[in-house]
Amino acid sequence: MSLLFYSDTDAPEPWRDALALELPNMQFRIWPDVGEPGLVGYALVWRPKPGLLASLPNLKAILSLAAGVDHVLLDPQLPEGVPIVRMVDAGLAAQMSEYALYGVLHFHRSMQQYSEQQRRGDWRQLPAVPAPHRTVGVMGLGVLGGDFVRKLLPLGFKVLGWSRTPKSLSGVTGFYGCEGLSEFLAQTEILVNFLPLTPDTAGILSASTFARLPRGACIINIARGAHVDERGLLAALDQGQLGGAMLDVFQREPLPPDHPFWHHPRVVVTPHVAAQAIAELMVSQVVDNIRRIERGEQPLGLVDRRRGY
Ligand code: NDP
Ligand code: OXD
Repeated sequence: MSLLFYSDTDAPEPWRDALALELPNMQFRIWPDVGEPGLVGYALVWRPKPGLLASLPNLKAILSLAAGVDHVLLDPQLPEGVPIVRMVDAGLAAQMSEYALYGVLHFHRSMQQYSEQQRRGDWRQLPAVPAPHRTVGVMGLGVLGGDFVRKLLPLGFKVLGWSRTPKSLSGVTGFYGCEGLSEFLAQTEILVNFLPLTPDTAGILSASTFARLPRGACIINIARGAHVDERGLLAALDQGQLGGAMLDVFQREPLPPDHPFWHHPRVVVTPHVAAQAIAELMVSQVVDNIRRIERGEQPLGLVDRRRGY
């Protein structure tokens, strides 16, 4: 049996070396060197080429190299009935929380205004806001959003959370579903997006969402670019409805060189690095899941295709 590795951003070598030690009987194949398609039991993938998975007739599982699986579910020829398995933390939570904490502090401590002032040589002290007077709203309270709120709370911020189903997290005021969204947004001064991309969440960061935030609110998007209406975001920034945006993910990646986000004074751009796949921290989860599947057990991180995450 073989495992086929497909990614245009992750290096295959650390995976090949680590899997050779843990699963010596599994052949490691790097796309396009598929070998005999009928021998491929596992596909370890990031943004697989549409149709690739359907060409592997004996696939036992599709293993996402990421926490999100939208990149797999997008494939119009995705084979039915093959389990899709995602990364559950596996080194991503610590990185996502670091990034989001950095973003919250950036906006909370007016770093954007101070860097604009520095460029103008303008020495001016802005009013200080104590953390308990600042409300951070977190969309998505799963593995990654949950880790972030646990790390944010000790800093003293008021923390709101929004999820699909009710959640009870100590210290977090919870909202859920469409019915809870407006009240959540109305109080959120710094919005952090940790949602999976699904048909229900696509475009959720829209002009109408921005209009429901308090004037001058800031957003941090570390989930998926397709959550954002990019024109609506630019308009909200230019009208002052939004005070700033820190963006790690985009509708088109790499972000095109002429995209207005690159030079917008109130936008921070990073190249989809809020959390990176570190093979060393992920291999044991992949190995454990392959062993579980081989024993006929359910893998950790099995995706519910109907829900889309
Ligand atoms: P989880 O599945 O653990 O959590 C998802 C959360 O989103 C849950 O709380 C879920 O609600 C909530 N949710 C899903 N659909 C809706 C909806 N329609 N309305 C309201 N809430 C909803 O995912 P993870 O925390 O592991 O990952 C989250 C996402 O982060 C990934 O899908 C990926 O897109 C992104 N990501 C980005 C990275 C980057 O580098 N930029 C790196 C890693 C991940 P409920 O609890 O009720 O089910
Ligand atoms: C993920 C990502 O979903 O890296 O893990 O974007």
